[in-house]
Amino acid sequence: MKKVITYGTYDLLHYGHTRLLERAKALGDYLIVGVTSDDFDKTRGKINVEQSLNERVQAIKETGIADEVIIEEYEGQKIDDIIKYDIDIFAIGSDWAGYFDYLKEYCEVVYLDRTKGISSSQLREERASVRLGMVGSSPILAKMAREVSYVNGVTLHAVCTDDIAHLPEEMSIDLVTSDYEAMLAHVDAVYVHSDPASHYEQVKKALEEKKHVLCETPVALSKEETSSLYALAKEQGVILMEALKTAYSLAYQRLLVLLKSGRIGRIVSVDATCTSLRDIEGDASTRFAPKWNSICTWGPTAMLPVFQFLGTDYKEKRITSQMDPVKENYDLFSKIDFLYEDAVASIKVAKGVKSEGELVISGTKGYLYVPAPWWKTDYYETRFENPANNKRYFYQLDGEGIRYEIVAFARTINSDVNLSRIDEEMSIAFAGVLEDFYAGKDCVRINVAPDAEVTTTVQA
Ligand code: C2G
Repeated sequence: MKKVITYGTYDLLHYGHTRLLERAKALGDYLIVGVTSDDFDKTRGKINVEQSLNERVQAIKETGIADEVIIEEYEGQKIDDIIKYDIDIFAIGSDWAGYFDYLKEYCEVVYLDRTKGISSSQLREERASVRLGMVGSSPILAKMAREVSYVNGVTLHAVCTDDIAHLPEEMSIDLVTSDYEAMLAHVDAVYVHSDPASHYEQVKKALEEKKHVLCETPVALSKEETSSLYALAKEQGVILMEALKTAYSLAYQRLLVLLKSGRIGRIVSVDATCTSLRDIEGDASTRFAPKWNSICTWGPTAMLPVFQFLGTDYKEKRITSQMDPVKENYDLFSKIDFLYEDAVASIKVAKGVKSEGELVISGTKGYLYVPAPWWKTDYYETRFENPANNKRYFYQLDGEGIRYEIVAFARTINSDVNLSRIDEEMSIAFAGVLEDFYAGKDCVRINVAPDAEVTTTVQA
């Protein structure tokens, strides 16, 4: 019996795929089809796959062409499979010509002509393309434009910004304007990343115009405003999603479910630090983001693991901030301590102080350690009393996780599945902490005298 094997994602199965399978089958008597797992696809850069692994496997089985279906999960598995299943022929489309010649050491390799005029990504684009607009500063818009280019089904149509002169020339967009309403009229959905104090009004306006909204955290600076925006989105039948790239990164998603499964026991303490001095050094973002103080820039990110592992119903909190002596409401550094019934949490956020940006989650059986910069991690460790039980985890992270949140946003718009990783309760909890910060509630100020010289004396 001559055994043939082939592999693929097989997303949104189409006649290009089935023609390939038929011709592969015709090369022998028995065809094994390897369908790629979600993680494997993400690792090899395929972030737009719409169907789950189960749906894709089912579709292959229903063709009746495959004699056996297996899952492809890791780089190099093809060699293992060819040996394990005693394969005679490896077949794949000609778009891979040459790429799998290394398999000739193990079996015959056949490249079959790729069917022209059809592809899964083309089908995704056709299914429902989201015309996206963005409002914010040029460094942010340039970064987002690059990330949007990786996402099937979303096209950038308009941007609204006050510093048009600084937009990169290569950003070919239909409309570049400083008029927010003109931008809204041009699109189906908008990404909002302007000043924290402007988010509420801009999101409200977009929702009133029945536009879907992806708003960079924080969505608003009070609980009431935040919950009213979610209510408005529901009323208008559109999506409001809070953008927080860490929540959408693969490594962070995997550490979340790992700890929720009890891997380090009951969680007693969460310690998260996020700092970035770049604004103080006067680079571009200072000019464009004067109102992004430490607690707005980093607070929600640092609070994400706190609220996800310990919940939002803390008993007490204390916000200790060092305020800029000149800029109003601008904290150079804030430390927030949360007290729960059976746990504690402490976060440090700063744009005027540098510290180790790590995440440590302490449990009754062990602890999780994520090195700096934990918020865009592709690696973390679980550590135990017996170091032999320590385990390291590595994941692919492209674009700091931003493109994954755009994929989640587009898929939530085009389907009835809500793929948002920040739910309304979390959104409101973030806003509640910020609201108290601005109101001075639960706050302690450790201020810098206006003329204080920041000096460090090294003890002799
Ligand atoms: N294919 C084709 N004609 C098309 C589209 C796809 O012949 N119009 C073939 C591809 O060449 C591949 C198979 O159908 O042999 C599955 O295609 P994809 O689902 O895009 O899978 P791919 O990303 O090519 O994965 O380890 C995975 C494999 O390396 C291939």
